[in-house]
Amino acid sequence: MFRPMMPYMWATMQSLFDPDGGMEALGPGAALLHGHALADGEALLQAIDAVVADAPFRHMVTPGGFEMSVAMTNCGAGGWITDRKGYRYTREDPDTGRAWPAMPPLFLALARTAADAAGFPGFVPDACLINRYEPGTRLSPHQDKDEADFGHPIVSVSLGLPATFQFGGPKRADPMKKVALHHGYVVVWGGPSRLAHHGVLTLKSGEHPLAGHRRFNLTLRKAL
Ligand code: MD6
Ligand code: FE
Repeated sequence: MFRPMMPYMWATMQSLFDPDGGMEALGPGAALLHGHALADGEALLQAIDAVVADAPFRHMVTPGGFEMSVAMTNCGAGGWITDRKGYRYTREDPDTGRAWPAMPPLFLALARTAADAAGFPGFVPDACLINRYEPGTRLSPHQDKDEADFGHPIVSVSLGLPATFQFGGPKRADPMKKVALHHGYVVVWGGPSRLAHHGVLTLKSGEHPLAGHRRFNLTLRKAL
């Protein structure tokens, strides 16, 4: 009997046999680069550890008073924060009073090559939000609109456990497609998709050989 393969098997096989392979369009100006960061996975996780030694992960509070389930920190000239006063970028870590740790050169290089491949040449981010998801955590749908200039793209790198990303349109009510984000996958979006709504569904438990039972996401932006 013919049994169709489950979609996740196709995705896994694609990442095994075609690590740098495909580029998939998610919308106008939005691309998923399969495995673009795969070869740098270990080095990226080490760089995250170095940032976290200086600016520890923390659970920030939304303006409405809810603690976020995703733990966050930043590196680069600017860091994204939320507290009772609102969402914004700061040059200092409010928890330490020091400047955010410098952006690791590997992050800059990866952001540049990914943006180049997706048709946004010469991207130089000045802010990197680092998200840490544990099983059971999620990120509600939102738009990224705290940056000074929406003319720049955003580059997002997924590491560790896979997650389901929801990607919609400029209106909250626009339909959202679900996209599997595996270790080493990079999403780039800008142009007409820059203000697309997006979110991350509740992380399922699992064990990743490099990251354990966690997912990390780097969101690289030109924010200041
Ligand atoms: C995440 N990403 O993948 C959350 N925002 O964990 C985002 O919120 C995001 O991936 C803007 C652009 C790309 C992203
Ligand atoms: Fe976002």
